[in-house]
Parts: sequence; structure tokens; C-alpha cells
Amino acid sequence: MWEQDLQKWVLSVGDFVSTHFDIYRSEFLEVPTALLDSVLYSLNTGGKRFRPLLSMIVAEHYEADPMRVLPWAAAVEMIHTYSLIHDDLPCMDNDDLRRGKPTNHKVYGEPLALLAGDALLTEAFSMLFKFYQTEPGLGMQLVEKLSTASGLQGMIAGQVLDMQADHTPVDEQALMKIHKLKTGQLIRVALEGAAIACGAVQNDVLSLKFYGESLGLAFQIRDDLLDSAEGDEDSKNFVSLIGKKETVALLDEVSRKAKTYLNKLQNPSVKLLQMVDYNLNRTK
Ligand code: GRG
Repeated sequence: MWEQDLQKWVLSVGDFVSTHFDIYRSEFLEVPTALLDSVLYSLNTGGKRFRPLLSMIVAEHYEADPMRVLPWAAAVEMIHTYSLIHDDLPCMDNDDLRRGKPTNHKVYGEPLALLAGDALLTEAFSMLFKFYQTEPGLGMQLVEKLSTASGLQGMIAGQVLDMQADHTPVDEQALMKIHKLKTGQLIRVALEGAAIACGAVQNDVLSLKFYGESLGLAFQIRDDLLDSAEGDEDSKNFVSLIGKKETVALLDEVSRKAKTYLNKLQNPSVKLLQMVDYNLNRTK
């Protein structure tokens, strides 16, 4: 039932990002149609919108005007989408399918897919400028949060460590570090940035940040369990490293930790608690 309740945010985020790019189609004719098609293909091919959903639940929690957070949520989703397009490229994972559909480069070719990812990365920050320029202090803070989480110290660092782990075997601690950076940072910042945009008290911002860090790790552990169940398990999967039973126990422990941070919020959030359970039970 609560998932149906959240479906409106899934649709809103889709509409919001689509409108953003469609404006280029109608008003800025120098933007090539093929580029917009490639960008929108990946933005709108059945992603779960897990990160923007978290942002919008935070907006609900603080009873904020959705438009205060929606551009932030969309910017995070744009960064996430770019990372998937680039991750699928032949020079990275060389994947043919994503979400059960041909990957961006399989449809649009490698050069355009690369550039669609670049455009999404750049446009995410343009989105922040467009919607938060009237509050420059907030806007700059959001730019700092998103660039740090997705860049050199965040997601990209995690991706590089992940690549290096193809040649040098990792232990459990090293794998956790990779996932905290590669997957966890963007999930964490989706929550933290939304709390900042809503003007949450500092203690709440911190609690949501720590909740996000644990949830981000839990998200990746659940992903490893799902990959393993599908026979898609490499040496960097928690299941191959520590075993299935231990991975399930680790997921349980990290999920419980995420919930403890929610207890520290000024007001409880049932929906954020449910997102931990959603991750525990998700099948895709
Ligand atoms: C910039 C090349 C490059 C990589 C950055 C995030 C990342 C590193 C690569 C993406 C590939 C990947 C498998 C990352 C692990 C995180 C993860 C499980 C991503 C999938 O996220 P979901 O399940 O995706 O939220 P949907 O399809 O629902 O949008």
C-alpha cells in the first residue's frame, strides 16, 4: 500500500526530468535530437528511482513544498543514470542489457552513449543552478554535496577501487569500502541534500546522513544477493567472499543499524523505516 503511495513521486521525478530535457528539444534547436533521445532513453527505461524517492520522502517528512526538493532529487537521478550508461560501456563492464533492455550504447552507439552520460553529469549541476539560484547559499551547499558524493572522493573513487579489485583480491573490509563509495555515497547524499533543502535541524541532517550511509551499503549487499541468486556472482560479490548465510546476516545487521539512526530524528519517519524493509525484500 505504501509503495502505491510513493508511486506518485516515481512519476513526478520522471515527468520532471523529461520536461527538463524536452524544453531543450522545443526551445534550443541547436541541441541534437539524437543526444536528447539517448539521454531520455536511459532516464526513462524502468529505473526504480530509489534515490529520488528517498529525497521525496524526506520532503514529505518535513512537510516541505515538493518543488523545494524535486530538482535536487532529479539531479541525483541524473548523476545515477550517467553512471549506469558509462558503467555499461565497452571500456567498463561492456554490458548489452540494463533493466532487461539494450544498453544505451547498443541503441545509440558508443560515442553518443558516452556523450549522453557526460551531458547528464553536466546537466545535473545546471539543474541545481536553475532551481536554487534564488537561494545561493543553499545552491552552493547542494553543489558541494553532490559533487563530493559523485566525484573524486565518492562514487568515482569507488569505481576505481572496484576496477583495481579485478587484479588485486579484496577482503571484506576493502569490499565494504568500495561499496560505501561506489553505491553508498549517492544514496546517502540523496537524503542529506534533501534534509538540507528542507531546512532540517543539524542533528536530523546528521541522522539522515548516517541512515543513508548504512542504507547505501545495505542496498549493495542486497544487490550482491540478487546477483548471486541469478548466477551472476564475481569475486567482488559479498556472497563469494564471505558466503550466503554470512551475507544475509550482514545485510540484517547493516539494515538494523540504518534503523537505529532513524530513532534519533526529532519526529519518527515510518516511510524511511519501510524503505529499509523494502530493500531487504526487493527482487530487482
Ligand atoms: C561513472 C563508470 C562510472 C561508474 C560509477 C555507480 C557506478 C560507479 C556504476 C554503476 C554500476 C553499478 C552496478 C553500481 C552499483 C550500484 C547499483 C546497484 C546500481 C544500480 O542501481 P539501481 O538498482 O538502478 O537503483 P535502477 O535500474 O533501479 O535505476
